[in-house]
Amino acid sequence: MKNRVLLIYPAADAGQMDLIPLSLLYIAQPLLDNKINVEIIDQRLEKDFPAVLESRLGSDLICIGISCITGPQIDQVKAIAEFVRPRSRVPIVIGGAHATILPEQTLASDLVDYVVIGAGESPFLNLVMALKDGRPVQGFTQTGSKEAGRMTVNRSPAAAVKTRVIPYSLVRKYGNLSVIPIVSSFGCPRNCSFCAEKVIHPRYVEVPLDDVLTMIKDALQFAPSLINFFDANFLLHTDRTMELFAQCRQNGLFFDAICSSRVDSVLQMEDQTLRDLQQQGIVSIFFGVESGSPRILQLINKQITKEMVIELNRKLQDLGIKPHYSFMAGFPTETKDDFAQTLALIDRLKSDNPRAVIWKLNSYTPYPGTPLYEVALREGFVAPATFEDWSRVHFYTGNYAAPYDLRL
Ligand code: B12
Repeated sequence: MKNRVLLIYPAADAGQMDLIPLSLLYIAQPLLDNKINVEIIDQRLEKDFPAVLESRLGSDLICIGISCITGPQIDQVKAIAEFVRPRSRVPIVIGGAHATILPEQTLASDLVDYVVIGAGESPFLNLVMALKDGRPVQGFTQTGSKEAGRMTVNRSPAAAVKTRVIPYSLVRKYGNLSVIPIVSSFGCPRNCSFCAEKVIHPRYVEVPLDDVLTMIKDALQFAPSLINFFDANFLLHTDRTMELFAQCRQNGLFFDAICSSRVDSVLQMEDQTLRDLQQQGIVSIFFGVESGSPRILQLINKQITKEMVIELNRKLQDLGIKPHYSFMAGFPTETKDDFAQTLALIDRLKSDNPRAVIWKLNSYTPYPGTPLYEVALREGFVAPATFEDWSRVHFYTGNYAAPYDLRL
């Protein structure tokens, strides 16, 4: 009897990361709740991945689900599918950011049988149950299928099934869970024109605080050194964040944490609030600054100025909170002078606050569905015509082939 699902997190040139594949744990729990056996293979952590994969192909498999974001992970998806196809007729399902952004094109690949769009908990459960029972899938919400040779993609939302329990046992075999990610909100209400967040999580949704508390409680069983809040802007509503921490205190939950936020959100916070956050264990905050050029900041609708970044940096220096800043280069129409202003801002931030961490400079990546993608197309970006070809469109700066002429 078919009663098992294999979930794979493909490797990419980002290297070994100690972050567990939270996306797969989220989609696994509703399956476990429905008595489906689930296994996760994290390709980044397997020394002999083909042997492990081969050993897990069996007649009890309902499907293989693979998570994939735009870029080099697609090469791995291709390799995995090409490995599986001659050995098994098991359907291959792709979910995650890339399938959400380009479901039709992803589904058109011979390597892909189904795509799941957006949050996968509910649509993947529906898909798996139908495949298990041998029922047709065509027209299922948030799902793309090509049964009987006909391709159907239905983007309308499936009835929500939310994950409240994270099945850590599926990834425990990989050793200590030293950094545990928690999501307290999905999406972002802002409209930065380059960012794919709006396409992937169209609505900003806060997870009920009770659920976040339960997740934190569960995570702390493993004594992680850090909780990493994966929210796009964990400090968007300070009252909510402070309430969460107050409840953690009341429940005796103490931990160090890192999070992402925005320059404007944190700049407007009272010093005392930031001190309180620090006392709660927030050791560093990650900010996407993206550029030091006022023209580019306007183009990407970042709604911050470089003066704000300089002020924030000093404020965090005074308070002893470590900021992490991320920048990009290669925006459409970006000139040498724009880029020089980014480098000058980086120098300024480091000289004002030597503890500030500057992340590697990422190359701008045009994502379909974002406003800046249209500008990139006008400026000469040639969009890949197939799922497989999107593997070359990525952020990485090492051996990076710019997707279009950067005009530097
Ligand atoms: C954590 C994170 C990482 C971690 C990955 C850790 C890990 N082990 O997964 C690290 C730091 C390594 C990372 C690296 C990068 N990341 Co990143 N990352 C994120 C972040 C902040 C959270 C992802 C997450 O876990 N969310 C929580 C889970 C529960 O949600 P989810 O991932 O969306 O998963 C849901 C659905 O997508 C779907 N789903 C996902 N997979 C699957 C699989 C199946 C089979 C199904 C059915 C459904 C499904 O169901 C899930 C549950 O609802 C997102 C932004 C965000 N807020 O989502 C960016 C994001 C995914 N990253 C992004 C990018 C660009 C990168 C980098 C290229 C950045 C860089 N400069 O290096 C690299 C590339 C890494 C790679 N693998 O190739 C983009 C992807 C855009 C795109 N078009 O693909 C995002 C969306 C950020 C953004 N707004 O632009 N990232």
